Amino acid sequence: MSHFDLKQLLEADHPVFGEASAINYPASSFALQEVLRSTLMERYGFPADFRLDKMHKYVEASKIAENSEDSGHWTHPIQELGAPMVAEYHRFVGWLSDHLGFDFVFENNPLVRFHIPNRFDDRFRLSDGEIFSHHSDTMLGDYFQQVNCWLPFCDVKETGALSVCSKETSLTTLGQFIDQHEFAYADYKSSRPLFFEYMREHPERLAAIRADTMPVNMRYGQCLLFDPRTLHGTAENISDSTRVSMDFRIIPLAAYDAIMAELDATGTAPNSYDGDSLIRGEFYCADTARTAVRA
Ligand SMILES: O=C(O)CCC(=O)C(=O)O
Ligand SMILES: [Fe+2]
Repeated sequence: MSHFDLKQLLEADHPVFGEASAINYPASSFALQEVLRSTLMERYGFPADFRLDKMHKYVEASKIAENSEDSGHWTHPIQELGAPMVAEYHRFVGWLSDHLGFDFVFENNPLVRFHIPNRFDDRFRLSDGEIFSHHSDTMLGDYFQQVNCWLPFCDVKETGALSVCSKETSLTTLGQFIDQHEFAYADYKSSRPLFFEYMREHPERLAAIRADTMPVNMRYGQCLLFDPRTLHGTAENISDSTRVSMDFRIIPLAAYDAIMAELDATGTAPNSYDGDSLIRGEFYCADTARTAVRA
């Protein structure tokens, strides 16, 4: 099996999961919310009554606009939030590895996103005025063997939540998109902009995705895991709550080693994201989940 043959990749069982599923973790054993809250209070001088889910009420509109990137999110790479936050992340990753029963490679500097109630720019706006930001991270170069992890720092629901499509509709849609463009992996891995165009031009596919997509309401203390082929997107947040979450990517260590071995054997460069190669020590932490917490 090749890790870069689209037909095989579309048909392969994902190493871990079927449909996107939320797992419960013992939130009181971690201080994810508390550390993030106190870090932001210190950094931005927020008052003692500051709440993460009301962040938009504590910051000026101009500051929100200044920091809104990537589908209108205000983001902080976790490393920028300081050592206590990174330590909580590593502890969580260690717990997740025990829970899943295998070691994995994990994203080194994932984004914490503040999804503030706000209008998006028109990059992913359809002619009916709706936003369609659904994608698979594999269209951005992520390896198909990864597991997407989506971790909220407060309760999230409706337009604040992540919108997720069923696996079956996701796979059918990806298959049709790939056929239409006769993609080889080398072109597919940066096809996200083309995917939006494709959906615009195929209203029947768009309707199928919309019919099969739901916001995944979650509470603090849950983490969503999904196959990276699953289409997912951000809605325009029309609620009165800021959604604060972090999404990070993991790859089972055995799958990561197999990908690296194939790249090596074929003399192919690893994929990259934002200038970082998708290898340990760059996009992924040099340590694995089990060595990072025990280091
Ligand atoms: O948090 C979001 O709204 C988008 C996240 C995302 O695309 C991802 O986790 O891959
Ligand atoms: Fe994504």
